[in-house]
Amino acid sequence: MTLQVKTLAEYQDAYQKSVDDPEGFWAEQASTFQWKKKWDKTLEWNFKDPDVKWFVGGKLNITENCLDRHLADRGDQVAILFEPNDPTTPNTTYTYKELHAAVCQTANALKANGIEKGDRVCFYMPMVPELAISVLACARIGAIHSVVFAGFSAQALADRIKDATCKMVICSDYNSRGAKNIPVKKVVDDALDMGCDSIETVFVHKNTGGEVEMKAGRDKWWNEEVDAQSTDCPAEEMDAEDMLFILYTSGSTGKPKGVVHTCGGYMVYTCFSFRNVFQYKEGDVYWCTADIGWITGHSYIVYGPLLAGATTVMFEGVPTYPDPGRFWEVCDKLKVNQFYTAPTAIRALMAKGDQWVDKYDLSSLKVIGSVGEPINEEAWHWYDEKVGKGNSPIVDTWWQTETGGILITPLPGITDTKPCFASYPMPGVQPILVDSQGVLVEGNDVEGLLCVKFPWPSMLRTTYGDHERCRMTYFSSFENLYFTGDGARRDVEGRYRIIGRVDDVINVSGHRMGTAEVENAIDEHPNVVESAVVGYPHDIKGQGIYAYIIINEPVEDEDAFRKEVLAVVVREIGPIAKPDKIQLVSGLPKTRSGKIMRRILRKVASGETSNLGDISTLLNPEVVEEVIKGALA
Ligand code: 7RM
Repeated sequence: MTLQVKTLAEYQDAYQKSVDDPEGFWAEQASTFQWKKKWDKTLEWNFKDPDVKWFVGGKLNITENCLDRHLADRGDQVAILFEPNDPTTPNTTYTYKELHAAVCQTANALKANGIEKGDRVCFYMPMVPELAISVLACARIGAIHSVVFAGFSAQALADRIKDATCKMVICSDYNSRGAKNIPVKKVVDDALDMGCDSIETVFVHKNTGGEVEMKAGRDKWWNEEVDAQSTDCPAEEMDAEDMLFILYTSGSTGKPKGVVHTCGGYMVYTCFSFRNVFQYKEGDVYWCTADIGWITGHSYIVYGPLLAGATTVMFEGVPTYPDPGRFWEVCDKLKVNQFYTAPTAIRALMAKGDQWVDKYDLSSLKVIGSVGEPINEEAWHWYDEKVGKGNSPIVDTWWQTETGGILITPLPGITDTKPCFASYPMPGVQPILVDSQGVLVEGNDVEGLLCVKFPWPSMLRTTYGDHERCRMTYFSSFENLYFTGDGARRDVEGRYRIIGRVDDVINVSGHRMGTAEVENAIDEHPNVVESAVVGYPHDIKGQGIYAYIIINEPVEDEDAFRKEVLAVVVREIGPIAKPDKIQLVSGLPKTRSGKIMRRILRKVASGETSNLGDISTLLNPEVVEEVIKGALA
C-alpha cells in the first residue's frame, strides 16, 4: 500500500521528500502496486507542449490493482455497499471476490460485442453497482470509459458520444431518483437519433424493469449478455500512459472538453490521496455521496477506495428523499466512518433544520469531507458541530476534473483545519500564486491566481481529440505552469483559501458550467437575439445563474417566454443549467471592441447597483441604467 502519513512530522517529511526528489517519492509509492512490467523512467515532462508521462514504459492493469490484488487478503470483505433509492429496499453488497467475478463477466460481454482495447464506451446510468462494474469492465479490457452524468439532456449526451466517437452506450431502462422515475433509455434513443453513427451497440441494464423499446440488432439487455459469460477474464496489459477514461467538463469557451486521464499515474495518485485524505483504516466504511458522472465519483467512489481495498458505499438516491434526514439515517444504519459530500448539500440540509440530523447516531463518523465549491463559514460550522459533533475533522478538499485527485486539503488529525480553507498541499503537489502578469506572488497573507509548477501523477494529459485546446486552456496563460482557473489566498501560516473561478466558469451546486455554454443554449430560442449569463451568490446553490436576454419580437406574456427559455436550456444541456433569473434587456453593456462587460452584469446580478466601476469607455453606457432598473424591478 502507498504511504499513509500519521503525524504532522510524517506529513512534513513526506512533503519535503516529494519536493526534493519527486521521482524518488512517486517511484516508492508506485512500487506498492502490481505491475506487469516495471517502468523504465519515472517521469518525463514539459508544460510547453504539454507532454507529461509518468512511469514511462510501465505495464499494468488498474483493475488487477482494484480487485485481483485484494482477493487473497480480503476476498470476502465488502467492496461495494449499495444503498438503494428506496430506504425500505434492503442493501446489497459485492465482496471483492464477487466484484471481481462480476467485472470479469461484464468484460467478457463487452468483448463478445466487439469492444476492443482503445474503443470508447459511453455510460448514461444511475448510481447502481452495475455502473461501477461496467466501468471497471472497460478498464479490464483496455476500453476507454466516458461517463456522462444522467441528468444531461439527449443533446448533451449526443455531443459527447460524437466527440469521442463511442462504439457503445451502456444505460439503464429507468432511473429512480427520489420520487422520480426517469426514462434513461428513452434519452439515449433520442441522442442516438441525432446522428451518433459510431454507436454499434446499446447495453440496457434492467434497473426498474419498466417498459422500454429495444431496437433490434442494436439494443441488448445488459443482464442477459453478462449472465451468458464466464467469470474469468484476463486483464489486458496497458501501458502506464494508455488512456483510462475521458470525462467531459465545462470551460470558459465552447463545448465541454474531454479531459483525458491515463492508467498508471491516476492509479498511484487516487490510491495515495484516498488513503491520506480520509485516513482510511482496515474495516472502515467510507461514503462519498457524489455521482459517478463527475470526477469525484470516479476517483473517490470507484478507483481510490477500491485500490485501497476499502468498503465504498454507493448511494442511488438524493439527500432529501424520503426526507431531509436520509444522509444521516444512512450514516447511522451503515455505521459510516468517512463521509464526503458537497457544500450545496450541506447548505440545503442545514436549511431544513437540525431535527433531521439530531435524530440519528452519528458517532461512527471520524472524518467528514467537502468538495466541489467553496464552503461558506456558516455551513462549515454547522457541518462541524451538527454532523461531526466537533470531533470529526472537516477535510475541505480542493481539486478539479483535470487534477484527477485532491491536491489541496487538510489531513484529518494531522494538519489543523480552519473554516473556508482547503489548507495545505498534498505531498507531491507544488501550488504557487501568480499575478495577472504571471509574476510569482511570494510570501504569505497574499492573493493570486492558483497555478501548479510541477507535474503530479494524476494530472490530465490532454483533451480528447484536441491537444492544442489543452495547451491553450491550461498551459498557455503562464509559462511552465499549469493554470487552474481559480483565484486563491495564502494566509500567514501558508494555508490556501480558494476564492473561486476567475474565468467565465460558474459553479452551481458544485456543477461546473461555462457561461458561454448556457448562452449558446439560450440563443437557440428563435426569439433570442443575444444573451449574457453570469453567476450571482445563491444561499443554497453557491452560485445561481442570471441570464440577461435581448429579444427580437416583443413578447406579450413574459412569463410564458421565460418558461420557453428554460425548456430550451433543459433540451440543450439539462435541468442543472436552468437560469434562476431571466431579465429582458434592450442591450448589453459592451466595450468599444464589442465585448460584453460581464463585470458590470455580475455586479448588478449580485444586487450591487452602485460602484460599478468606470463605465465611460462603454459603447452604450445608457443601457447600464436600464439593466439596473430591470434588476430592481
Ligand atoms: C472536484 C471538482 C473544479 C472547480 C475548481 C474550483 C471548485 C472544487 C473546491 C472548489 C473551493 C473547494 N471538480 N472547487 N473544490 N472551490 N473549495 N474545496 O469539483 O472539475 O467539477 O470543479 O470546483 O473552482 O476549479 S470540477
